[in-house]
Amino acid sequence: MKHQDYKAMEEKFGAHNYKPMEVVLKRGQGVWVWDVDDRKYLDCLSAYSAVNQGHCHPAIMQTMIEQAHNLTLTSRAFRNDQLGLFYSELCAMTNSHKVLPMNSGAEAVETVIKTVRKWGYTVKGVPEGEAEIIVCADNFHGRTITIVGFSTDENSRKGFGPFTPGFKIIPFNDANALADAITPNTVGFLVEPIQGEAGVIVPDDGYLREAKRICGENNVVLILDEIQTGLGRTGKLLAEEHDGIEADLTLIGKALSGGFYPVSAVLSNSEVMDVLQPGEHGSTFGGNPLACAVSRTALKVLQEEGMIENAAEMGAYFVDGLRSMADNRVADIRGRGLLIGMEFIPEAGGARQYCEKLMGAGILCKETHDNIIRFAPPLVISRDDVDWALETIKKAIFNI
Ligand code: IF1
Repeated sequence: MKHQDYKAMEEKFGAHNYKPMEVVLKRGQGVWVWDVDDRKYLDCLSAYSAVNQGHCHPAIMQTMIEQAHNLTLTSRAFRNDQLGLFYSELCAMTNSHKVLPMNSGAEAVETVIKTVRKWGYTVKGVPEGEAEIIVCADNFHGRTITIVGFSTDENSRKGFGPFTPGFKIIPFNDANALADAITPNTVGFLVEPIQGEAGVIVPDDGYLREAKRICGENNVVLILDEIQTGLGRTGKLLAEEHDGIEADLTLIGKALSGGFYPVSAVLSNSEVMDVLQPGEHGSTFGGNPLACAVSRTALKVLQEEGMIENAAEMGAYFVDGLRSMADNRVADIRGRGLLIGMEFIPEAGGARQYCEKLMGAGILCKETHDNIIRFAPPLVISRDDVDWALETIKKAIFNI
């Protein structure tokens, strides 16, 4: 089959909820992927940061195969021999007390909303049904009804109401707005350390620290959605480390399995997580032995193979390179670690054309918000690969 045949099948039988770049991929290894015509590309999206460890990482693959031979799913009606190890290793690594495992990122967000509301009613003393959660404008936390209900992106919301009440939206990167929005019924503040979908928006230094202080003073739970920023992407295990803080609740997903399997988790201190009692929350696949085994190895290689340090080093190098070639079409280049955004001026006519050019030249990336390109290669990228990427971007976009 050829590219057109794969495309025609997808278009005919699949829901049209995506408009992908025109490439059909069949194989991946490290930072590289190959299409059905055997063309090779540098992956600068990493499945939206789910393959931080690189495509088909051999150690994770080995674990996946071995565990698949042993046991894949028990449900949580029974214990399994991987879950406790997954919990204890993840807690040690992230300095958490408790873990609640789910599958997708959106499920982790839903889980945290339930948990923090229950904490509000049973610990903080908020009157039943009155709990408020504060979120930020331009957030991206997933696709469920509740989550899109507090999105400010019309595309995500329009036509999907009625929505879940109990959310208040404030501007991002504005600690005063947070302080002003808090009421005695506020139970949580949910925020991304760097807004990904909004276009890699990095807040001012100290914003999260200030948010932590304000939440602490008002007995409000600080919830960081690190589903995209966590697990090495920004050059630290968790992006909160850039501000020297620890959130009360942290959400991780995506790279938690290195892209092999949907695995997400809520990390918590004991007080908040302990409000959940048997029967109040769960998931058929959450915490299954295959997911746990795969995640344990995904976390291990992230640390042992120096991927987090590499993200910091290569990210800074990548950004320097982009800055040195940018012309007057570029409005801004920003990022942390290997989460990099290059924003074009409105007159440049949209970033999709540049993504198409880059694809032709052998780099896969995706525009966000019309005029921004996100560069987020796997964290195993080498200096040579970054040099190649920079040369290729220079020729394809800047005609140098
Ligand atoms: C799609 C964006 C990235 C996330 C944060 C929760 C979730 C996500 C911070 C939900 C998911 C994805 C979903 C994907 C596109 C993608 C994305 F462009 F939409 F914003 F990564 F930048 N919190 N982000 O970024 O996790 O339920 O998907 O596992 O196509 O919707 P999920």
